[in-house]
Amino acid sequence: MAESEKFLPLEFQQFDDATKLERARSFYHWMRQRRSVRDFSSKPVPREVIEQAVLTAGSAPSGANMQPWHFCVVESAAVKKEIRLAAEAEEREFYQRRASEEWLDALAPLGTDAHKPFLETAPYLIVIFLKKFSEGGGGEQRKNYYTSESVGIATGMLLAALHNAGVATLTHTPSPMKFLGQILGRPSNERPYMIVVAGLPENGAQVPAISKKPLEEIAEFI
Ligand code: IYR
Repeated sequence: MAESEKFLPLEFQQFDDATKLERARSFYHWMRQRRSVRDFSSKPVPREVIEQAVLTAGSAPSGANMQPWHFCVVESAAVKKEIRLAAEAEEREFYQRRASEEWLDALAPLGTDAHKPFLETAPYLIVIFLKKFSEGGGGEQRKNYYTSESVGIATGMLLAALHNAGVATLTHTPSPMKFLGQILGRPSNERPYMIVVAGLPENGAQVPAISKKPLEEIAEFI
């Protein structure tokens, strides 16, 4: 059998139905406590916690297992500052000119503006890049498949892994994000996908009073 066709026995943990339900409920209750945090403290978080969460993200399924992602974990105060300055310049454009009234209305409950101090205060900015192509062994370009789906799944797993470890997160997408590739020196086959800001909430941090839709509104069983 060719190397590419090698199969192994599946390791799969089985639970009885009561345990399945208990685990499903408790995971939901835990995950629904995750909130996007914008008031970050500068308190440190051990780097190994971030490494483990990135490993979890990297275990995500991906098109043809191409793993079309790269995680740039920014700890350097100087680089965080550079990112903040560039992001705030784009955000000022967004809030003052680019965003439609409709978009600004939709954002109003979140209380966001062009001011992004968390990009400097949080201990980590995890900048996720999407690779439309990967480098083959001989330096040639190899196409990746379903890249936005794959990187979206990995990002969701990263958020869940960080929340599970007691690390607060914010998904942040200054638009356009081209400056991230320049600041971080990433190659042209990678496009910035999202910044996941990670750290601990500031004492007394507040979050918007928003709710999630009930099951009947988001799902149907046919
Ligand atoms: N990127 C801007 C605007 C923004 C857009 C959406 I859609 C959000 O859910 C939140 C913010 C900012 O970060 O302020």
